[in-house]
Amino acid sequence: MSTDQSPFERENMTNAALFERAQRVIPGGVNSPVRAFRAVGGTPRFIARAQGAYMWDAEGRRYIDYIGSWGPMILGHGHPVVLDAVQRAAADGLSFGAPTEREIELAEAILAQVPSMEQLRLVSSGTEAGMSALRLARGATGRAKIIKFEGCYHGHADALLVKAGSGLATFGHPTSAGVPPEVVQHTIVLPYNDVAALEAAFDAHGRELACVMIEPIAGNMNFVRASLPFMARLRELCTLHGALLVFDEVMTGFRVALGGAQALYAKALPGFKPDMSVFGKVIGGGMPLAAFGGTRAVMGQLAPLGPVYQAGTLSGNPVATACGLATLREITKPGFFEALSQRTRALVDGLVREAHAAGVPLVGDSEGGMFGFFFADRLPRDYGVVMATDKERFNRFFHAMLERGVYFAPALYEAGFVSAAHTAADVDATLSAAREVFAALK
Ligand code: KE4
Repeated sequence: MSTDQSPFERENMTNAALFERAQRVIPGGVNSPVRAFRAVGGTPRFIARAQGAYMWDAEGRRYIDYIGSWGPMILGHGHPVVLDAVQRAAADGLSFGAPTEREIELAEAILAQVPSMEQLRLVSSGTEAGMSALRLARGATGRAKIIKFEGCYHGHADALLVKAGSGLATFGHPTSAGVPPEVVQHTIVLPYNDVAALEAAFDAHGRELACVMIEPIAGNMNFVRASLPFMARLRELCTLHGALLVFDEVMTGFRVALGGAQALYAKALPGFKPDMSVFGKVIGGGMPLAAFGGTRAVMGQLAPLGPVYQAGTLSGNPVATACGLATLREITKPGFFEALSQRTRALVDGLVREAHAAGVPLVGDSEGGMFGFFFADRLPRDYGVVMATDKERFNRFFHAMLERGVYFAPALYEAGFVSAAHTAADVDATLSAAREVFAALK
């Protein structure tokens, strides 16, 4: 596009024209792969603006947004209190590279809701938080090996971009080019919800394990819960062998419940708590902010106190902390999660009801403001089952709903999100669109 085009002409660029132009200057036309619609096909929508539960694309089409920036927008887009906090903070300065009171306030606000953590450090992305937590676990234990689970995603740090090796003896293989095998040689990948595999891995490597990192509800497999027996056994084995249990709550934190998924497990398993936790998304309210935390003893190993180095120019950024703090203040108000949970459950139950009425197999689940659904007869319990669900039907459903102004996650392995701005009317509109689409999906 020539730069002398009038703003009016620029305003008229279609999604397809923008995608074509984007691909000339940005790999795949996107700054994060899932946005390219490769899993579902078609042309991604270039978003011009968003407000409340809605987004508008470059062609002026409105969508009910069930992605919410992949989780952060729990209040909906453009919440006035959040916008005001961000605008005030920005007016006082965008970044100082020096400590601020608001970083203390945000840390205090997060720790107040997550009793398993005594201290935390703020960073700029979930990847950075997961990578830092991993290095800290290794530094604090003096051990190198780690366990992660197939289907769980913890950001794109090299050591975590690993798929299951063949059998336990061989460690994971990189899922990405550019990650040398020796970088992932200490990463064991196990099937999710598989107690026997867990016990075998601890038998073989227990004393060498620095940590086990897990998504307690796996939103990167759409929506798969870790079973209580599995989670209880995981906690026992970590304690027995001196490995740190690291909860990756980047997606579930302050989304499935105020205290994250760990609050739910602590209710079901009295005394349960992870040793470290990773947060992101909601705690930044849509701005680049994430965190990792744990006991004072573990966190005290971090520079400048201890030998584990970790740093960041924009860590604890004053505008991002204002956005996160304003968001947390809203979601800690009485009744917030009860209302959000009810609205989300009404959506999922409605989708399942409409699908079954049309003779289409669909199962769904939700917790707080996070949900998932599968074109299958039973809720999957691991990655293999998720990936075996009806992808063709999902993709047809995705596009038919998109055409009707409903924007679900563009991949069958991604979770969905409802915000406080979604109304009962939005859910009803979604379900009436789904009724039409399921009829054609038989
Ligand atoms: P970021 O580096 O994208 O902020 O966070 C990485 C991350 C870590 N842990 C969990 C459980 C996550 O879900 C994520 C990021 N989630 C993806 C959605 N599946 C973000 C969307 C994207 O990659 O564009």
